[in-house]
Order: sequence, then structure tokens, then C-alpha cells
Amino acid sequence: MQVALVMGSISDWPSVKQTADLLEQLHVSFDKHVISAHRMPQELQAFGQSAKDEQYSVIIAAAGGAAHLPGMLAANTTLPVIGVPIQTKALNGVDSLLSIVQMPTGIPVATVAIGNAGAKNAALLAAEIIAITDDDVNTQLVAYRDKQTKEAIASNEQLQ
Ligand code: RP5
Repeated sequence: MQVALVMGSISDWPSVKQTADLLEQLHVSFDKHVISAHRMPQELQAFGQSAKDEQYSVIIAAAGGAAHLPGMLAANTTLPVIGVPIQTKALNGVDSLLSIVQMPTGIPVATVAIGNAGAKNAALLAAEIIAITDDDVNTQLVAYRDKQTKEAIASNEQLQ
């Protein structure tokens, strides 16, 4: 698989499904895992440490609240990790965003936006990394952009 799609809880799946659907559309192969940073710390470490041997190219990690999952996966691998802040009820996802984006120097996590935009941009960013060496995925990305450009131009008609 090219991408490991990891979430902190099954309760994250409605958001993460948007990432999964877009990865599928872009012809990126992936598998899905629930790995809770606070409930499964040993599994988290083992997953991060074996991720490169598993031949993943990118890890996408979605989590909410005090969201340690992306940072701790990044600490256990040199693969690029994309962090997706889940929109929480208590603090609307600002908690998730700040805990994922504010990585101290040395261990980067490429953090996308809270909510639907972030869930989809995580798939697009992963696809862009994969597309460096995968022509099929690159073709899908170009087509995706072309379509959204045409839709934005066509939306002018709604102004009349
Ligand atoms: C995080 O805690 C998960 O990523 C989820 O967003 C949040 C709440 O998890 P549950 O209590 O719903 O399992 O680890």
C-alpha cells in the first residue's frame, strides 16, 4: 500500500472517510487503521517503527482533542506524516489543530485544516507526494484540478 490511513478512534471515521474516498478517486492505494495514542501506545510505536518496512510512502494520521497520534507516529518513523485535526465538539477542533501543528523542532508533521477541507487536502497532499514517482496518480491529480477549475469558471453563470 502507498498510504497508511490512521485514525485515533472509530469515532473519527465519518471525517476520515472523506480522505479515503478521495484517495480511491486518485488511484492511491491505502489501508485503514484505528490506533489510539492514549489507549494503544505500544501498538502506535510498533506501527510507526515498522511503517517503512511495510513499504508505505506516506502516513495520514487523523485525531481529535489532545491529538498526539500524528506527532508520535512521526517520532517513530522518517516517512512523511500528514496530520488531520478532527473537528471536536468541545473546542471545535482548535484543540486538535494546535496539538498537531505545534510540533517542536526536529519532528515535522504536515498539518492540514480542521474539518472537511483538511480531510480532503490530506488525500490531495499524499497523492502529490506519491505522484512524484507515480504517473497514474499524477494524471488523476491533473484531472482533479482541471475539473475544479472548470467548475469554478462555470459557476460564473450562476451570477446571471
Ligand atoms: C482521539 O480522541 C480520537 O482521535 C478522537 O477524535 C477523540 C475521541 O475519541 P473517542 O473517545 O470517541 O474514542 O484519540
